Amino acid sequence: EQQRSMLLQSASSFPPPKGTKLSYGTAGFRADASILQSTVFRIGILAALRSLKTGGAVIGLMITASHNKVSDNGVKIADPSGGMITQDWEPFADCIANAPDPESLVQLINEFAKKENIPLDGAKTATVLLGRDTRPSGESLVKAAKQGICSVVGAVATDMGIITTPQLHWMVRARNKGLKASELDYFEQLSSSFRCLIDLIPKKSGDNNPIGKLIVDCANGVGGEKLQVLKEKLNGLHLEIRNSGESGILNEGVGADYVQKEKVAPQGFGPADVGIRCASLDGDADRLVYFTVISNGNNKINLVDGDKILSLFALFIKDQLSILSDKNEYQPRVGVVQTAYANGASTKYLNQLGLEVIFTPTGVKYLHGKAEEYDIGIYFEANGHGTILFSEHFLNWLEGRKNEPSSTTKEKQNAVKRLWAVSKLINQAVGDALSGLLLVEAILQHMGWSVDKWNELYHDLPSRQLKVKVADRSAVVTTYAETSVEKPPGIQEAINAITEKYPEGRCFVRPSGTEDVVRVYAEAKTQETADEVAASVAKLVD
Ligand code: NG1
Ligand code: ZN
Repeated sequence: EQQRSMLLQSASSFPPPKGTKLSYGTAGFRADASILQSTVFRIGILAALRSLKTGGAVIGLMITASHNKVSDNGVKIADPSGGMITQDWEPFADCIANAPDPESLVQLINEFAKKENIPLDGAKTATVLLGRDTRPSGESLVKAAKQGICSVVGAVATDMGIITTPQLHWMVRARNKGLKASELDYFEQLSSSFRCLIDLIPKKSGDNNPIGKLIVDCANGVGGEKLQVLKEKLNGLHLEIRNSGESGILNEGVGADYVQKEKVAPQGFGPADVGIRCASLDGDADRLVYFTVISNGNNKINLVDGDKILSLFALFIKDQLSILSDKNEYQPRVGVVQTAYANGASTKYLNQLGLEVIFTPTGVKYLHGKAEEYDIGIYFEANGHGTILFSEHFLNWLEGRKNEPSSTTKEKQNAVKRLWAVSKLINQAVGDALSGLLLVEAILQHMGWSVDKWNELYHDLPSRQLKVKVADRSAVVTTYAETSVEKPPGIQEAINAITEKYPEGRCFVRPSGTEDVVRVYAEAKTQETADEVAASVAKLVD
């Protein structure tokens, strides 16, 4: 009864917006920040319930709209593992977000709690960690989330302040594993494992950092401030931070999404940067792409996207494993996970390396889930979101080898140490631009490779992405990891008829999970033909 009146009372301060139906998409709820108060309040309740359901484990609640415009915001939940909340709970999230009044909200909560056996008697404590990106609307949304959390009896909210999305996921995971989990611990772990990888680089004569400086575009978001901390901890890291948010607007003409989709240099980069290794983070620092500015091109770039980061990581891991491999011994299973957006040339390259490549639909939850099935699962979206997952089994095996007597060669011991350091450096909870950036930098230094050398691993097929505003994006239904349209009927046949006409033509359409659009992706032998395919297919769904 106490619970019921607490919920009713607080819910009455958060009326839902009229005339909008919200849904928990690829990356949680996202919308114009002005209509999100009630949704965030309700998702606060959900987070507390999730903690109770999981025996009092720590749950994460992140307020961010990532690469979207500054006036947008969003909310998503991290499960005890640090990954995205289990998909079974998404329908409940949709239901409560759209409940018309406090009475129906409380009724939905009670029914769900009963069905899921969630104890609402206050006997158990629920813990929710809160984080937000730099959006001005974040502060009041965090308040709304706290009120939601605290209207569940026995629930406690801990505000971690302004942090990157991956930092929050990392902290949730660490807390539930009983490991050190503060922001300082995060920075310590990243910087010490990075240093470890650098120390293990086979000594060559001359320069100890042959690859020169890196310039990082931080999308005018939270990444700038955090990267500055890492930079201070790592005096071996020669980097320059730009677009850290002091003057420019979040994600406006800057950031990984802009650079990857528009294939141009972000604001603040120009002819003076030609040839230098550059990187872009997105607004909440969970995406990373690299690029170089091309001379004489009006802001044109050579893009080094998520697929190429994936390829670099896969190559390095494979090299280290082959140093270790003994016949008849345990062979770890390595899986590489991509989506239909992966450039066809990258898939071909990875196959040629002899790696197993698997496709899932767009969305971190699918890629991450697939990667978890392997001893080493490497996943990336072309847009730069991805990470490497190591199974407990593999890490135990590695640990055993670490303690092995000196019968193994020095080089084998080093390979073990390197893989161990990678597992500490790379965020095991979710894709993380900061840890990804440090791993790229460490590998490039290890190989002694310039960004151009890296980019030469394979040549991207020209591609084009378009988005089409439609009345109802849910009218488009896809299958086979989004590579084929099921509904409306006839569309897929029409797409096939178009792509068949073009050498190396490939195209697919899918409803976005984060915006009110249908996305079109096309690939072909030349940029002109890729553009043509995309434009013709866009007309089909318009
Ligand atoms: P949607 O809007 O579902 O395409 C976008 C990205 C995803 C993922 C999510 C979450 C593209 C084409 N899609 O999803 O890869 O990153 O946002 O942020 O980049
Ligand atoms: Zn993001």
